[in-house]
Amino acid sequence: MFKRRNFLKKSFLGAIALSTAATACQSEDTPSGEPEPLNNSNPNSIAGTPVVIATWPHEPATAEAMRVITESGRAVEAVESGVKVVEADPDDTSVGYGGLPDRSGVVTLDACIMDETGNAGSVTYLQNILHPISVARLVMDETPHVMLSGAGALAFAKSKGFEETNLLTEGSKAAYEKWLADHQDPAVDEDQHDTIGMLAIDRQGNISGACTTSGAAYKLPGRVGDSPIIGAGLFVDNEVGAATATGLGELVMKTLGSFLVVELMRGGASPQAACEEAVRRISEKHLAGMSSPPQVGFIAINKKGEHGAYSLTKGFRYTIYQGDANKVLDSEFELK
Ligand code: SD4
Repeated sequence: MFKRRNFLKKSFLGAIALSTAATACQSEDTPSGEPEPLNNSNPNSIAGTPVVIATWPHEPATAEAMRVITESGRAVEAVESGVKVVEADPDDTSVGYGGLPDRSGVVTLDACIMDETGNAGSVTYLQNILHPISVARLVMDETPHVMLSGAGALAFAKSKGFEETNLLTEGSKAAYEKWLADHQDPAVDEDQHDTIGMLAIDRQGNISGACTTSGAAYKLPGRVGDSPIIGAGLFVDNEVGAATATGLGELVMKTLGSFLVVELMRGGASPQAACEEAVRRISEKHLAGMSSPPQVGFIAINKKGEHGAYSLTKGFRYTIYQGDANKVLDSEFELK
């Protein structure tokens, strides 16, 4: 069994209501009853903008986003351009081209984007489109809606000039066929994770984010995860900060994880403390009955460019481009 840590008593509504959350949080068994502030920091976190941060080792994607920002692009343009690098990468098995299919062998895509004005666009269960993030951007910019799904999303994409393309590579097809042969009783593969969620602050200090994935490998046909759900896989509030998630989306959806992280930061928590609290919420409430804990990871930035990262289990890594350095870091994790 995995170890459970003390769960902070403060309710989510409390986090919204109290602007003094940093001092209002109490550990359940702090012997003295002294407040335990939600302000622990990430040792690698420094203030400073512009900044780009992404889930998993994705240095070419953060480099592309920083290139856009350096050329005076908006953060929303930077994150779109950055995550497109991974959508086109055949070697990334959780995103776009080369993404592992559902259990009927079909690659289905989820993506969303959110800009500094609070506008958002999303596509779910989209098939045969190389850059779902760009379709999500057009849903945001050119429709009165937030989310388009399946056949409707595909028709919208085609009406905007996107061409259909086969996203299954030789490699992802072979992996699927091997998985089929090996599994009498198919289950979602919870160990395959390299979905990209990206957050950026541009030279104007504006924040945007994007998240794009082919979802859980070998999922049931029709399954949609957290990544395209505003508030679950991604949330941006330009006055506060932003957060994005990776890992088993069902757990992120049940806790509206990215929204939770941003609301905790609004209440005074550091990005690191907010990510830790969101992970603990999952750890305490949603792991019952699981023989081994799956992975869930969050990254977050605040308005100053400070960042946080935290995951349920060992192995979560993230990429941050700040100043002259574009580097991959190991995240701290909950279940030791
Ligand atoms: C999902 N959160 O669809 C995504 C999967 C993921 O790296 O992050 N994979 O549940």
